[in-house]
Amino acid sequence: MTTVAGHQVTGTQQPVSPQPVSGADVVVQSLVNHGVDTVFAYPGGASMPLHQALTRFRDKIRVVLPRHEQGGGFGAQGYARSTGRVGVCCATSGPGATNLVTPIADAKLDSVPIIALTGQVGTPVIGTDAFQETPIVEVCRSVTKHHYLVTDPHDLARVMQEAFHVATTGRPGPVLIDLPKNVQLAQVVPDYDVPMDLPGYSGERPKATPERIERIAAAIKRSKRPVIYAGGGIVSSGAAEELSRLVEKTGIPVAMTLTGLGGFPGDHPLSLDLLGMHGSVYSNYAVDNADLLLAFGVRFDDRVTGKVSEFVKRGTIVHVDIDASEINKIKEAHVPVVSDVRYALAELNRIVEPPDDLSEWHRKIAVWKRDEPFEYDRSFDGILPQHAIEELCRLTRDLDPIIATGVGQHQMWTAQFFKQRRPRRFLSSAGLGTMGFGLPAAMGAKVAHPDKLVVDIDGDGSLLMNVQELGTCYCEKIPVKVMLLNNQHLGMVVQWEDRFHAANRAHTYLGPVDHPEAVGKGVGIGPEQRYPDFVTIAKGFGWPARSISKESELVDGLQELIESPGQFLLDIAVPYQEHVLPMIPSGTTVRELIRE
Ligand SMILES: Cc1ncc(C[n+]2csc(CCOP(=O)(O)OP(=O)(O)O)c2C)c(N)n1
Ligand SMILES: [Mg+2]
Repeated sequence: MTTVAGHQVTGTQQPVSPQPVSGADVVVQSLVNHGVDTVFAYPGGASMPLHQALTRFRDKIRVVLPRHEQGGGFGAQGYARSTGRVGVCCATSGPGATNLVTPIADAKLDSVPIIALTGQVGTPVIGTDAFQETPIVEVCRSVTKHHYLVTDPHDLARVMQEAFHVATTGRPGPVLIDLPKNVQLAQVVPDYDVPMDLPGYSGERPKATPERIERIAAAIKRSKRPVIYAGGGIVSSGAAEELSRLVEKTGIPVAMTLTGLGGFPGDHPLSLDLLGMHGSVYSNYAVDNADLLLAFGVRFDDRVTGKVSEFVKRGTIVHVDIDASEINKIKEAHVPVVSDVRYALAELNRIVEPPDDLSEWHRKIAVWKRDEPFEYDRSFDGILPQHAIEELCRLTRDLDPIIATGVGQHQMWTAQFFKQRRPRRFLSSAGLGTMGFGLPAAMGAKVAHPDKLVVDIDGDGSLLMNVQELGTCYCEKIPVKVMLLNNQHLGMVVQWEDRFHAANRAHTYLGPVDHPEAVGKGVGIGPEQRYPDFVTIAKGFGWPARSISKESELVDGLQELIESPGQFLLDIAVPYQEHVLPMIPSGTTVRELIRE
């Protein structure tokens, strides 16, 4: 046993460098060692040592100062979702830390690898209701993949190592590290090669056995109406190419979840597009009629299954997922396979043979596709949100843009009308459905991809929830674009009011309460009544911006958005009366599908 800076160090923790450094420096050096080049960090009393240390690594790590910790957390997510690498965010203790809870929970539900570093009050006062103390590990216990409260600075290097390992291996997810101020300030001699100590967690990629692969191949061979149900696991395991190969070999059509979009090219003839509540008629019909459902990297979310007992009632279900706890969680699988999806698909592709004859099945699907594509009123006098999205998709076809969204109708229309061709180009809060995700996620993606066009397709309600990040984008010189589908309402909730509550408006109008629209009695919202004035807001943050409402202005407005060298906000006035269709109401089946 040796003593370093007053701390006892055992065995493998032998110092490798004789120079003691601060705990905060150990944390930041660990980030560098793991290839981190960007951190989204908002300071405060309990995280100042961390920020001081970050200044000593200026040449290696860019620190983006968000204007709200939630923006920083979603910035880290945008970085992670668009690259597959770990996104890092930092906040101070107390309110700073609690502001990170939403992005952490969001990352957990969508399996996004982020590391959240929080300052904490000093260890001697933990548990005393000290100034800005919240037990953030307790708060976040069930919304992290793993979490740490580090009480011994000698644990820092090991904890950092473990955090990166846990966040990125197996099913990715968020890891929280709570760092008391005295632990950040303590002087230690770090050993960055210290072995990890993770009993019960191997991080080994589970691999499907040859027997399971053969069973999947056999099920495919004898199927007549097979469908692939592709989820976020395709994207996070890097299985998109293997999936395409499987489709080329077998001719099996692919329906996708929200997080699965881009896992298979949306413009491929065998793409069935989005599945579930607001998915295509043809994907839902195909799944309902399937005699074989190949569920790859999915979790049978209720937005996909509707009434679970009726979902794929007659078909055989193959479920491949890296997380054993997902298998049989919602829906029993006939062929359960705990495996890294990319590995399973690669093995399957070595032996798979196409079903004998899918021509009848393909014909049936072609008819469904022809008869009921995603549609909207193309004769509408003005701009419909679907039209704006379709036009943006068309104008950016060759630019391979990254698209982020808020949550609501605009998000669903983006999923329907913006054809995703590649993985990691569509960033959307799926599982948690967090309004306010779009702008900061776009910001994080743009930091990671400075040469790419990054557009946040947002709603007026959602944009307001993290509107302060307009300031971050301006000051940090992050030129993202915002295409705002401004319907003056919480459109998705309005849609549910219309459908299920006799159109009784219950706090879903975003203008002044004395406007008749607030109680659903309006005859429309005149241009001078639109609220707030997003163009003025944007300009206040230093963004060029423009408002349009006529169809004749659409292409020109979008071109200005695409071509402007810096940030740009295009405020598009759209009606709120439009509904996202088709729609399968919660907990029902494809037979209850609403078309108009
Ligand atoms: C943080 C948060 N609060 C509330 C909700 C519930 N919610 C879902 S969609 C929606 C309306 C979103 O409005 P907007 O961003 O304007 O999008 P629109 O539906 O109008 O396109 C609301 C309130 C949510 N998803 N997230
Ligand atoms: Mg809206």
